[in-house]
Amino acid sequence: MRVLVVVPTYDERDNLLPIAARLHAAVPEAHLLVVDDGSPDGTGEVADGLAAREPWAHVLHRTEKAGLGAAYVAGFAWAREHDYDVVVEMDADGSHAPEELPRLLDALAGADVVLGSRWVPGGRVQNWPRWREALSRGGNAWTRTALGLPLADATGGFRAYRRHVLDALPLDDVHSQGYCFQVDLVWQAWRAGHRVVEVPITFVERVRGESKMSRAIVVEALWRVTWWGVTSRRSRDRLPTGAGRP
Ligand SMILES: Nc1nc2c(ncn2[C@@H]2O[C@H](COP(=O)(O)OP(=O)(O)O)[C@@H](O)[C@H]2O)c(=O)[nH]1
Ligand SMILES: [Mg+2]
Repeated sequence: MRVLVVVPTYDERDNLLPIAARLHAAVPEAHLLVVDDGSPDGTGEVADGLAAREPWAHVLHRTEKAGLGAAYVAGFAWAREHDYDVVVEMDADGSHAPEELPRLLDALAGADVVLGSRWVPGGRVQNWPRWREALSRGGNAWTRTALGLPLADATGGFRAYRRHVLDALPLDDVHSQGYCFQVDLVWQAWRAGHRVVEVPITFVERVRGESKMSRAIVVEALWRVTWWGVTSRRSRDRLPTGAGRP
């Protein structure tokens, strides 16, 4: 099983090498793809240095900050071109512990998509302010209500997909830019009939660098999820496997 861990970066210079080292120690056979959006702090050059030293590390440079969604779509296309079997999403800031990745990969034995979940029993968050936890719990509650998606944590960004799931999704047609990209993808995968499983994780808030979460990202997520809910209300039931988006 060839595994590619896609890590989007924007101004993560001090975080990238530690997380890459932890990943390689935890899952030595996995490859890393850093998708950097021209970070002003030089993260792209740090990634180039890593890729020059390590055969398991790769870099995709993009010219401007275009959001998490676009970075992942580019990373997934690269995974497809290079024929990986499993594609993992993971943040660069240490919030997602690579030491927990083997558990996610193990769960793929009985699933097509495995979500690292903060809000199932056994999952938790360390060092988040109360407003951030309320936003995540509230966002997930709204996602369940609006979309009928039976998941505790559809907004998280630590997850593993079997490649065939991504191959079947119309990635060129994904317009979600910010963090609602996560909801978009898992909702489409679930509707297409793929098996989605949640595995508890401990999410640790970053200690270095700054969060890119913004009001614009929250607003985009709210209107998109609401819009998807309204436009799909009459066809909420899951589609047979392989069917496209509504
Ligand atoms: N390439 C790219 N990466 C991004 C962008 N926005 C956020 N990221 C990365 O996505 C991951 C999660 O972002 P973060 O700011 O930690 O969000 P938070 O954990 O929700 O506060 C980090 O690795 C960021 O560097 C973007 O526009 N482009
Ligand atoms: Mg973070």
